[in-house]
Amino acid sequence: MSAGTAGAGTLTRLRRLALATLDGNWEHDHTVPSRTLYPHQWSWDSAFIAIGLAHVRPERAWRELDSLFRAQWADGRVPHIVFNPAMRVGAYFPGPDFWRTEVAAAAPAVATSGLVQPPVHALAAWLVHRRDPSPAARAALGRLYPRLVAQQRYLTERRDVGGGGLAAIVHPWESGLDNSPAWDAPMAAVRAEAAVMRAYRRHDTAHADAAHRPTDLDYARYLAIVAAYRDHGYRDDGLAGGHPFLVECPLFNAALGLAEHALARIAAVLGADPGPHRERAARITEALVWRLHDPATGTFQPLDLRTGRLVPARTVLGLAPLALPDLPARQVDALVVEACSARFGVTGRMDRPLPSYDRTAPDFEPLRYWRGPSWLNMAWLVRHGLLTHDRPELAAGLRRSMLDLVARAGCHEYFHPDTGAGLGSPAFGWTAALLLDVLA
Ligand code: 9WN
Repeated sequence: MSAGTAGAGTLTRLRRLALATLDGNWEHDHTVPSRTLYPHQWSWDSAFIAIGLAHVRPERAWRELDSLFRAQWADGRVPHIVFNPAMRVGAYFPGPDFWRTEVAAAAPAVATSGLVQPPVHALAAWLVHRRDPSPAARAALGRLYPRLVAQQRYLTERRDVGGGGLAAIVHPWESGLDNSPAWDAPMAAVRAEAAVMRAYRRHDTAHADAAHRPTDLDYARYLAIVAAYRDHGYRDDGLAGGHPFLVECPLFNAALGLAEHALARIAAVLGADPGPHRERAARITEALVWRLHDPATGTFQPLDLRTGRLVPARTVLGLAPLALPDLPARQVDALVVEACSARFGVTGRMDRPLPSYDRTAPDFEPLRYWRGPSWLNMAWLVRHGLLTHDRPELAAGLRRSMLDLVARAGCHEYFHPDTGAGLGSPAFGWTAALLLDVLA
């Protein structure tokens, strides 16, 4: 029997496991994604984690978001890592000594990275509030609202490098899907050599199999891109002139649009005007369709701003716009076809989980991070889209597959896309949190 159709006993066991994982990763005012691999606070992890915490520890859900936004930069950017000063130096690479955010006037006093991640926080705040509409929650929402608005303003004004109404990412880490095949073409143009990594000590490969992680050449390029941005003072003006990596990502921009939809609802609760948020949401969806939709395939593809070309790799990033409630029916239908194709295999009865990359592609790698393995946050987002567009059977198929993965392997970071074996960190925050959300 699969966990998706399991009895109350199995579901209770899963709930306990997820809660124990979140409690084990709680660190005074935030949840670490993993005690070993990622011992600080990560931006989009905190949003997913808050969505799960809302079901079991609502007060912590608000603290999670609040602590992240306390590290928000003066220009509105929400950093992708907030470093815990109590953690030993070298617990994660690259650490504060590499980021050196003090070069930027807008950086906060606490140590952070200078990059961002997909802005799923307004959606998280809305979902947490929906679970916990107490007066304390309303007050927490009221405190977050202006910060969420500032985050959107940063992304829509300073990051619209392409000038078409979408936000550009300046590093693959900003996509959240670091070594996705989507970034192979834009990364190939970044000058770096794997040998550079001899000068550094990677921390990740001490805790995870190197064959499952990005390569040394990937890391050398990651560092070269950070160095270019840092040496530019983490400023966003003039990026089009020479920054080595500039891409409009469908997932990142779907999150940007979803955030405006969520902000419209939050504004209505707080007695503010939801109108401008609705207008901005509509403009983002329109820009996504106009700029990132490939009519030849019916899918959404990243746009490499350095070449002006859409990236051809069919990755799970391209399914994310399905979560937009105002996506036109033609694109919704095409994305459902893509999700259900042999590439991604979504059905009402899934025998294998959703992969992060086209499983029919010759360079599909079932073990390497975002180049094939299954991740619960992607399944959660696609399921969210299927529910939004009234495909309950497919959404139920994804839900069952999420439950099965954790029932068999535990709260792993990611999973083998054929066997479901657990990979990466064995006690991963968003896996536990999003499991709690789909169990509710
Ligand atoms: C770099 C924390 C983060 C996630 C990302 C995931 C991974 C970091 C890394 O871990 O990235 O930001 O060191 O590999 O790709 O999505 O937020 O869980």
